Amino acid sequence: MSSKRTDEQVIMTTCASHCGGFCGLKVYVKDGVITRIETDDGEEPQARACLKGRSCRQRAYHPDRLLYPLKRVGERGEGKFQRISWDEALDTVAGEIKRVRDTYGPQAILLKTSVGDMNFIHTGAMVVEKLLAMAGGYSSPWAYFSYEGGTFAELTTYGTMSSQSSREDFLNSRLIIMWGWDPAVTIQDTNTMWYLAQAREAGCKIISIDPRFTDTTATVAHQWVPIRPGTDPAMMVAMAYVMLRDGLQDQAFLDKYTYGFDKFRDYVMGAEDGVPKTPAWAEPITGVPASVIEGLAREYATTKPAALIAGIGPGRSARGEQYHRAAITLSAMTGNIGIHGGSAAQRSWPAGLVPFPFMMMGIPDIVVNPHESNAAPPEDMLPLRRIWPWGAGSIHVAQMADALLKGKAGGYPADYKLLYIASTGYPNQYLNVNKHVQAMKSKSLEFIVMHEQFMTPGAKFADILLPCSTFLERNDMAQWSATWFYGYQNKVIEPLGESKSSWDICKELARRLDIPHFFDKTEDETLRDMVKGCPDIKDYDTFKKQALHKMHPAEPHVAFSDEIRDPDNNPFPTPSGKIEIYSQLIAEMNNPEIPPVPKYLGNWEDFSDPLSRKYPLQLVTTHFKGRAHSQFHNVPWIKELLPQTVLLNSSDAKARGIKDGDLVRVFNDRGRMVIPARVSQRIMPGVVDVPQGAWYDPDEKGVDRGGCANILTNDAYSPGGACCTNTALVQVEQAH
Ligand SMILES: Nc1nc2c(c(=O)[nH]1)N[C@H]1C(S)=C(S)[C@@H](COP(=O)(O)OP(=O)(O)OC[C@H]3O[C@@H](n4cnc5c(=O)[nH]c(N)nc54)[C@H](O)[C@@H]3O)O[C@H]1N2
Ligand SMILES: Nc1nc2c(c(=O)[nH]1)N[C@H]1C(S)=C(S)[C@@H](COP(=O)(O)OP(=O)(O)OC[C@H]3O[C@@H](n4cnc5c(=O)[nH]c(N)nc54)[C@H](O)[C@@H]3O)O[C@H]1N2
Ligand SMILES: [Mo]
Repeated sequence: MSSKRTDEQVIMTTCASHCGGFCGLKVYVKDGVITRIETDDGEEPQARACLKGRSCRQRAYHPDRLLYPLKRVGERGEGKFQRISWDEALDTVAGEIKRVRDTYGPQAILLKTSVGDMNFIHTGAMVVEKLLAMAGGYSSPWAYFSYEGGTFAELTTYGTMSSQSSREDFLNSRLIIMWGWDPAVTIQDTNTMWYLAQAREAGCKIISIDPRFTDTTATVAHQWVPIRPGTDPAMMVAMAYVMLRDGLQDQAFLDKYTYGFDKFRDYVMGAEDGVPKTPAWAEPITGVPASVIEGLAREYATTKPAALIAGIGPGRSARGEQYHRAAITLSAMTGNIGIHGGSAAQRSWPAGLVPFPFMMMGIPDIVVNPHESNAAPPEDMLPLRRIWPWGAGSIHVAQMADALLKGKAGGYPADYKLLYIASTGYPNQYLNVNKHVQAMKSKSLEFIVMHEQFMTPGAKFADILLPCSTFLERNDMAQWSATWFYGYQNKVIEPLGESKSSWDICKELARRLDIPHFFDKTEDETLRDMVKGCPDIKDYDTFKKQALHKMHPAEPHVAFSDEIRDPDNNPFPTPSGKIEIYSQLIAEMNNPEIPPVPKYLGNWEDFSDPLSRKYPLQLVTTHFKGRAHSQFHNVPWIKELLPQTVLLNSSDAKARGIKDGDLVRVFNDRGRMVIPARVSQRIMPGVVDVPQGAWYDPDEKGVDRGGCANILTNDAYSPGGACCTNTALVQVEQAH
């Protein structure tokens, strides 16, 4: 590490990248300008930043940063804007909110937010939700983009989604099965790889089940099992078959802690439908040799403790909930729930371990939206809604474009007239981008406002663009992870140009919408109050200065350890108080597409679909090392290092006369793109990967030149609500 020059100031802060880590950043500032960024070199465990964190300077000072409010002067999408004052911008936005609300009703305002930054008070969603709720209400799509299948599975099987083991507990595992999980890339938790590497060094065996030979596989795994996307439930039930056939299941665990296992057994052994779910049955579905399934089932059942980590990528599929429910079932069959070194096989995406008085504290008195609220299942998922803390939504996030285009005529609750976009890569990150583009061009959508930092592909469609500051330009805090840190995000520089945080923008809008007391406390008061409510942090100012508050608990946290140690006093919050392999909530839904026990139900848009004759390759759209979704796409260092490509297997390339580096067309009925091919053995035959997040960049014929994965994805969702980012068929050919 280089040392500080005398005229430099060094400010410790933590990264806010939307990857889930909040790694240490050591920021050097001279005359109010960031000169370089290094990372945590303090006490162990060091929270070392990746290339994204270290390149935040280039992102903040990017020449395309939006520095002033802009008003559209060309057609939507054309990218012609005129600089206006904040007063004009805010008056226009507040005026449009009032006009649409009073003319059509508040439900005509469609709000979509995401996090933008991983922090508390400046993360995109909360402040704008609060503003619009207080202004009379709004509509907003439901469903987590990332793990709705996992959410569904956890809520129905465990009755909760609040528990997660800490990553340190890997050191107690003898076997780790990484099922569709690539934490070397999708950091998710600062230091996950460090714990995995230590586990391996300590003798733990690590197996990766993934259509791609991932960076994580290359770094820590002993075995790679390639599997066809979307067929994981078939492999899982075949593993269950082997365990039951050979009597390897932990029957005592099943008897004591689970409900309805016998019904699952009937399905697996064939008593229910006459089809025993043998490895030989699963082989032609999954592409995994029966002998490999046999071996893995036996190894998992006989090596204890073993952690099955159910990545959320396989869950973003046509049958995402079946995959997650089957994973939990396997972890119950092996008795690995609630013990050190095991795993409850919930979604891999972290849940905050330590009790920060969470976001709700950051936004005091969060108001209930009088219309539809965010991220809540709709009426026909009533059993789930009973245990869901928020209200009801009626548009699934995958239906957003459809809802915008059709409104009431399409069976949606309203005709949507005002689209409010904040801290979300809209529409780049949304399934079937071309449909969203069509929706945004539609005249029936009367007004589009966006909070943005850059002239993104979506920003070009806004009527008013409000420039946002970056996390380096304001104070905040973070704790999202399954590792023991708190992070403070220090304001390192003044906001660039006239940019503001969403917090400040909403404060200004609240005044114009006649909302009194929108924020009674300042940013600083709010953060101080949050820390006061947090027993682990003694002194706000020390925390702020050090930016990383590391704790060293005597033992790693284990998910559901209380429920397993003392079940009588700690029942699972399910109807039976047990882990429901047979879910009574699902049974109540009475939907043949969601059976009460996990099953392999077949897929659409996979190798078995007749459409595969036209589009023979299954597409996955993985999260990318050099980006957090669409963020960091425009950072020069990263672009140079990690170009956007389509990854395809050498045999598929050869059959098409494609060589590494060739420009190819990737297409289906929803869209077309031209990007370079990366030909490799690191992906199984029949599968291609277009990493998500690259910016949509259509040429004059509407062919995307940017490599935006969502040109190709299907705006469909699974019966349990999962977004199907990994269920799509495409063809690839030479682009001469
Ligand atoms: N660098 C970086 N890190 C990130 C993010 C980012 O954009 N960039 N995003 C963050 C966010 S918000 C999220 S939700 C998480 C997402 O994290 P994940 O969903 O875990 O990430 P993915 O790369 O989409 O998928 C993980 C793995 O699943 C595999 N996979 C895909 N489909 C299937 C399948 O059907 N079966 C099997 N067995 N494997 C499959 C992929 O090949 C990939 O290796 O990452 C977080 N971390
Ligand atoms: N095909 C495909 N699509 C996917 C996925 C996939 O695996 N495949 N993954 C899905 C998942 S899991 C997720 S979570 C979503 C993520 O989707 P989003 O969360 O919508 O994606 P981001 O690219 O992070 O977009 C954030 C945008 O907010 C802007 N912004 C405005 N204000 C602020 C601010 O104050 N701070 C910051 N940092 N940004 C601000 C940023 O410039 C950026 O354009 O994508 C989903 N889309
Ligand atoms: Mo996500």
